[in-house]
Amino acid sequence: LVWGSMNSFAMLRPPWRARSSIAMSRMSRFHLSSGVRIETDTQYDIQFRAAYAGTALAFRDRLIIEWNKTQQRQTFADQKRVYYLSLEFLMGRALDNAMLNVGLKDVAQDGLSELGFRVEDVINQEHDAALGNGGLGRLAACFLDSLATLNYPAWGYGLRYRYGIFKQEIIDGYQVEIPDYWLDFNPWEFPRHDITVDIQFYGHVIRYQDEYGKTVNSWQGGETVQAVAYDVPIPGYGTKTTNNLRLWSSKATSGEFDFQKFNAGDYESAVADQQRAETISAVLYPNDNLERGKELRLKQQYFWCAASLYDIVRRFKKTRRAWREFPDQVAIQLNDTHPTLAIVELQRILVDLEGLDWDEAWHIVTHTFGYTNHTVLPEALEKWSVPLMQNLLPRHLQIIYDINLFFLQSVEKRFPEDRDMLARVSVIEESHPKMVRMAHLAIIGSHKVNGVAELHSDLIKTTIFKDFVAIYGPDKFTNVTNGITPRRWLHQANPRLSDLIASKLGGFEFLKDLTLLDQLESFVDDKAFRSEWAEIKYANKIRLAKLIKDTTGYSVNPRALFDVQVKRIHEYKRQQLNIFGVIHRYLKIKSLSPEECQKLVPRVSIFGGKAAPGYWMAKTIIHLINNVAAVINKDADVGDLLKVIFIEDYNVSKAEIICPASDISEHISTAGTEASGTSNMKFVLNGGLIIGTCDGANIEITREIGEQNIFLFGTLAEDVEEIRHRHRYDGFRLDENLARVFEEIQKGTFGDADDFSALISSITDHGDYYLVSDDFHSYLTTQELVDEAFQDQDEWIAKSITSVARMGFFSTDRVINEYADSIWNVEPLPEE
Ligand code: CJB
Repeated sequence: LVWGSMNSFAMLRPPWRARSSIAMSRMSRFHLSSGVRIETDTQYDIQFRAAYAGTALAFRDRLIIEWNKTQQRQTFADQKRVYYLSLEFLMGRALDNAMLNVGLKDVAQDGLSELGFRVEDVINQEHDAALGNGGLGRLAACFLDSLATLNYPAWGYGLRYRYGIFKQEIIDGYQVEIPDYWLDFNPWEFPRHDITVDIQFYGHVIRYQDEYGKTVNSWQGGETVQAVAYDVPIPGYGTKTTNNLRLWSSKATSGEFDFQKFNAGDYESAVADQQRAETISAVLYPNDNLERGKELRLKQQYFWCAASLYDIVRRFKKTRRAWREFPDQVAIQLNDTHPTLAIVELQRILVDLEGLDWDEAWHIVTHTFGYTNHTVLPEALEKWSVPLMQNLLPRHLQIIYDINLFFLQSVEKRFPEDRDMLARVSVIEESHPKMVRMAHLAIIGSHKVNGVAELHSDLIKTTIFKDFVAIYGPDKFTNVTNGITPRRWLHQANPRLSDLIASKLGGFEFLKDLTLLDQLESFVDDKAFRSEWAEIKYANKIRLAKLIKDTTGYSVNPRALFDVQVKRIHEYKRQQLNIFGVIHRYLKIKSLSPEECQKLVPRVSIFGGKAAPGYWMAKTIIHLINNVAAVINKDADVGDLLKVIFIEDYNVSKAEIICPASDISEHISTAGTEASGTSNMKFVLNGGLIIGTCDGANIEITREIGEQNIFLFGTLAEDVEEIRHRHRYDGFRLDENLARVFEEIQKGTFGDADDFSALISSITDHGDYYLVSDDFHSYLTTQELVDEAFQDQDEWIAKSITSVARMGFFSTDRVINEYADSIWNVEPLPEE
């Protein structure tokens, strides 16, 4: 099959541009950034893209067959399905994953090589599917991989954004955002023009009594927008199960555009309407851990929830079961509060459209949904203004008020003496304007609420959701610690390490049962094994050094200690702590004699990550990192002892190169702020050690791999509030090393000091909310321990191997099985 397509595609012109190849070879693309850049498509580029297209289409054909069979099997078996509702799916590239799962990569490799292509180059042609911001979206993608691998009948539902997360360019040290139009040629999606749903917005509600005296609420008027399904096959590894990810795209409803206005000669306004409808699914909001309350975002949320619910209900109705059996057939997981309107929509469908009693409907609803919380940060907890909701979704607001009324009545009955509790737990915040608290609605409408790491799940129970634990009891609240898929984050990202492990473990079974890695421990003392292990890390560092050279122009020494912090830029993740530490190191190097410098461990500090376009402080941190890099990297006194790199446009594909290449990576959030973190797991699974705070999943990683294999530092979560209080009321003392760093910035060593004054004063004058100064000393001393440990390479490699051997717990396969058992109550459906 592959060969058939290969031979034919070799002759093909790229299918996504119908131009002659001569015209293509001369074609220029104009690209505006700081100036005008002209790129020329060469014949060479075109051939690579054709090779990609042919290979992808060949593998796609395979997937389609299994995908159809899986859907038929699941329909026939008619058992409970899981629906994972997520506004973000950060999938990355699909071809390599399809090759691995279909299992014919070697055939493709041979075929491509005969045609003169390297398979890696062909894989690199693919544009990342970047429909997510960071951890939350990538978790959803890892979940889909595990759901299919474990044969669960499961669907993902999301939005088909035309623009994914923006592309980041660094110009003069500043982040510049470029739109990410990724749909030029996407062989992995299938438009389903036969599957459409009309979604209503605005309008009003009419209430009347029907002929039997029953009150009927009818939502009328307003406007409708059409949701069109685009399906993406999700192949499992080592199984034929191929699940479906359904992404909705918005479009004007056909009747309106084509006929009414068009025929009335109002062409321009008809086109404007069309564009307005298409705007709903046009762009992913680029905020991570931050909600901005924009109307278009609420429209996206309802559009996607309503289309998905319609689809799920339609599928259920085909079984002709009674409504009360709905929760036996359907489990819906809410990935954060973004899909909370699905709770309201299902209640509306059951009561308004299907005529069920309120209580019966509510019983069904609350037995169907589970809600995953991913953050305790107040700025990330979603709230929608009541007037906005009233205008956009008038019937839903009524239902929310009724849900809240019945809930508050029951609370009042149980806690008659605690009047304040009603205000605290109400879905409606009595502010100006009033706000709908989506997390409260999600808790009330779900049967289980989970956090994503032990500390985080404890924190939500004792802080933001404390009252709800009193109301519902502790059993409604649970923990499911996050994970990562070892298929992408070990086997695909680090094929040589995966092969080495397989050679010792007698095959690739560990990719399906990651706990098998524990057998590696018996090879820790094997000299040959250790040196192969070290050699692979070194090769991965060379691969990253090449990426750095190609993208930044800087040469870095692969023998130096690679220290990596890649993740969204956020004050709570504390990239500022890291760069202040780098400046401290720089000052120290400058103060030492050449002989003393000889004893230092050369280090490359590597950063990467995007700032939300409106998050000015995060952008300031990026600017500082780049300015520090510019100064240090050209300082001849420093040479290879310290290099600072900012890798622009950090994304999934770059993570696949970066994670296998770290010696140490940084997970240094203020304790209690990072719900879990998942890149910590990716780095350790690839044999990197980590420096981190006692936060999120770092704590469980420590428990698994052992304290001696991780570099922990800093304030504990339980002490954070008290320290903040002290800053506020007893005064604040700046750490002396940090004071020295600030002096250097203020002297203008790293560019205009004014550019960084707000960053510094957030610490010196505004309470140092993230405890940068408090943790600076222990951060520096722990980094000294890292240097020391790195000098004993033998011991370092032993730690690396031991850590990998103990990472079995962090596979999303374990995570998904936990969700299936404790929340969804679903069974796998393997092929017979
Ligand atoms: N998370 O990526 C996001 N976006 C949000 O808006 C809220 C949370 C992250 O979710 C990950 C998956 O659970 C966590 O590992 C991470 O700590 C959290 O910040």
